[in-house]
Amino acid sequence: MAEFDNETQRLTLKVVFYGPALSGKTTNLTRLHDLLGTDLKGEMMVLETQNDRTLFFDLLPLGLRAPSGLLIKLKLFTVPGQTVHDSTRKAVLSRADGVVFVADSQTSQIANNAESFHNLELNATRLGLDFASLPMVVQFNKRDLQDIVPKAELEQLWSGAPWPLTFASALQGEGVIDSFAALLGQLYDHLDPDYALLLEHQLDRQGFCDGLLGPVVSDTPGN
Ligand SMILES: Nc1nc2c(ncn2[C@@H]2O[C@H](COP(=O)(O)OP(=O)(O)OP(=O)(O)O)[C@@H](O)[C@H]2O)c(=O)[nH]1
Ligand SMILES: [Mg+2]
Repeated sequence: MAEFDNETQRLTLKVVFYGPALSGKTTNLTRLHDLLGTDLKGEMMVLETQNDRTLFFDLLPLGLRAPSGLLIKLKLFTVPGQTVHDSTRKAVLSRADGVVFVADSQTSQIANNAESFHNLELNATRLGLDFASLPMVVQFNKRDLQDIVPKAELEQLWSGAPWPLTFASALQGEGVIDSFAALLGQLYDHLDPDYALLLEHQLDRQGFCDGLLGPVVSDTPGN
């Protein structure tokens, strides 16, 4: 849940990259760190790992100054995907304003994706987050691999769901910005009624997204 400090005119938001073990959450964050041209971009913090597996979380802080002077701080977190770290996952998800669910496109990972999505819904409910209205994007990552579920099949499977589907190869830096941009648009729509971003802070949807993305370095390989 967004934190607003009236005295310092600061709005702090939290976005969580959730998903099964090894789906590419940390890689998404690393690529965002490399590709985003945001003015207010902090260093990426990798808190603790064991053989490159997240044990606690990764963090990438971003920021944007609205025309009114309001400072919007966005903290991007990843959860540890391994099943055993559920209490940490729940703690990281706490008070999230938005989620990027990073699924693994490989056919071998269908059950793990489903289990992790169910775990997200369960933890969100336990934490009192309104899962139905939570801004969210579902990203199918690892599109560069061979044995993956076809795009048309995934689109059909998810056609009844309210969340946008995106396709990515985080390893190659493809689709990572698109997924994040889709989340930012939803986040703005969710926050504007409560924080009068347009009326009081002269910040429209485009300005919010452009400000947090910055001049993107490149989202396509080879450029
Ligand atoms: N081929 C391919 N490999 C990827 C892609 N994204 C990530 N990987 C690889 O998948 C492995 C796991 O990536 P991470 O980003 O560490 O995965 P994670 O979701 O953070 O994993 P946990 O921290 O254990 O939950 C690494 O070897 C990555 O290089 C992708 O788009 N394509
Ligand atoms: Mg990780």
